[in-house]
Amino acid sequence: TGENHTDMPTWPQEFREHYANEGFWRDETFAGTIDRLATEYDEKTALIDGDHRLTYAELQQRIHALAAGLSALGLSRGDKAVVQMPNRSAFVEIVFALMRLGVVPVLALPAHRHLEIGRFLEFTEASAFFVADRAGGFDYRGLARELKPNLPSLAHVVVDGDAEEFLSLSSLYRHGETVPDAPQPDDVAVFQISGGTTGVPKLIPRRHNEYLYNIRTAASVSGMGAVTVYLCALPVAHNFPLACPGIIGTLMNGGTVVMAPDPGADTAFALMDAHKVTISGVVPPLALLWMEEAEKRRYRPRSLQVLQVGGAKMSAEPARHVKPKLGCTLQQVFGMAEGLICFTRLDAPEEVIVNTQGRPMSPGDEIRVVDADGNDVAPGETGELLTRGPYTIRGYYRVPEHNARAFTADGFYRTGDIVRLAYGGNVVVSGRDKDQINRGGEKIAPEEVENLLLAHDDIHDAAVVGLPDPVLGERICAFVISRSGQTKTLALNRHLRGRGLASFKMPDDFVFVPSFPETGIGKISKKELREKLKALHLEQI
Ligand code: J2J
Repeated sequence: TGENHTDMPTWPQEFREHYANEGFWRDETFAGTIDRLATEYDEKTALIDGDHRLTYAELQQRIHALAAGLSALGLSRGDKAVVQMPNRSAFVEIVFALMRLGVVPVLALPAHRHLEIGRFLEFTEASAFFVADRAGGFDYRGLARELKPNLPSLAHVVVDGDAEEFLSLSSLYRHGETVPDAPQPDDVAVFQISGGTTGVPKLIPRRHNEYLYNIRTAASVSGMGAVTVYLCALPVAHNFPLACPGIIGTLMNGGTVVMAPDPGADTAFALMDAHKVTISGVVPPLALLWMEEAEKRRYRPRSLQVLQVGGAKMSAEPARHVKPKLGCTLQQVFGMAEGLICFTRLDAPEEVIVNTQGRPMSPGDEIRVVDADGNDVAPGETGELLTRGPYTIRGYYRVPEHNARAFTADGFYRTGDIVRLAYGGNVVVSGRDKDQINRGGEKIAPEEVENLLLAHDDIHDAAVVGLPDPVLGERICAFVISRSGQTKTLALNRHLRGRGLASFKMPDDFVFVPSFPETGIGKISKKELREKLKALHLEQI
């Protein structure tokens, strides 16, 4: 499809053969998978979204009908489409219909705004943009309206709901028509979006073969089967609720997916009871909220067997309380959209479940813990985690210079996570050596926010840091030097919003300072500066 190795580095031939010989890669695609599932599970309920229910057969028919409509629009293999949808069944239909045609969905989050969405559309030269009319109090048609005139390759805006001047999703289904499945097992199936450590988020190419292997393995380690009922409480586009094992893992086992329109305790508990939910995946702040609310209401989610918690570190103290408060098994998940996923096993001893972030899910995963020089540390010592394996990418999309830094010469991904191996090979995450803030599982690159602040006329300098937060883990703090001394928080919030920054990247606090700390020896790195400001600030409070 016109991609070359510099655009998208991939596995060398000997690794491909190895992964195929081991039975990891099975020469399959998402297109074939949905057909197989429809045959196998037919009248079983696949998806529940409010009052709307779809069986496996209906889901497949709708995916075929939508793929036919999208094909009639002219979308075809190798094209890209940005999908920005809330947790609705339409998300599943759109993504699978695109994958059937070999059109690659870029999985944007509902919280992204025109800055991020504009970049995704432009960078991938996407020919289509899929949105909901309104969700979470935001009108996505307005976003499309603002962006479309400047994007010559964007031919179609498709809206789920009231489409106004755009194409309505419901008008595109051509029932009774089927389209042949177009993708090859090695084609890119979806683009995930990286947390990012630089000014611009990177696109993560996930291919049919390896992503299906990822999902199948994650589902198996999570004990999924035909009786599984998965509550999708996190934004569905994230790798964790989508594929680790998430909604696709559930579907691949004939289970039922329940879409939660929001992750609050009222909604989640009601859906758990109504549909006898057996498993869900959440970030630590949400786990804390559910535990607190369950205790307050003297409520127990009676059907819930497993609560997966990942995206950010869950400390041992709250981890210990999951079972007593929610009555289910905690499964810690340490994963990344680039690939590697670690899970605590469901039958692991309590001390492993509570104190560790689990171990790699696949026997094909290779992990190394290295010091600053790239040498392996002694067993049990702390260092940076490097990884390589049958579902860990070998490079991001079209960023060769960045790839040269983010991967070792022999193909290991530098996670930037500081870990040690303990309790028989389980990973304990103790920190991070990357320019990133982890705000309750959402990742923010300080540099991206700083660049936007610096674009404000009155801002002389800016440094964005993560400060410890009891619920979020970290919150975003921006230290700024105002030239006039007049600029206030309100104006900066308005400035950032005006630039189209995603809501979760907006600083929680602004601290106005007259200058940044002196360094002694000339210029110091942004990173050192951030550490200094953070230390000074923490001393003061
Ligand atoms: C500490 N840090 C963690 C954990 C992720 C499953 C679960 C999570 C993600 C995800 C994912 C952590 N403890 N338990 O894709 O499939 C931090 C690390 C990691 C980064 C990856 C999945 N779980 N992290 O969070 O691509 O720093 O994926 O490198 O968003 O989140 O972020 P992301």
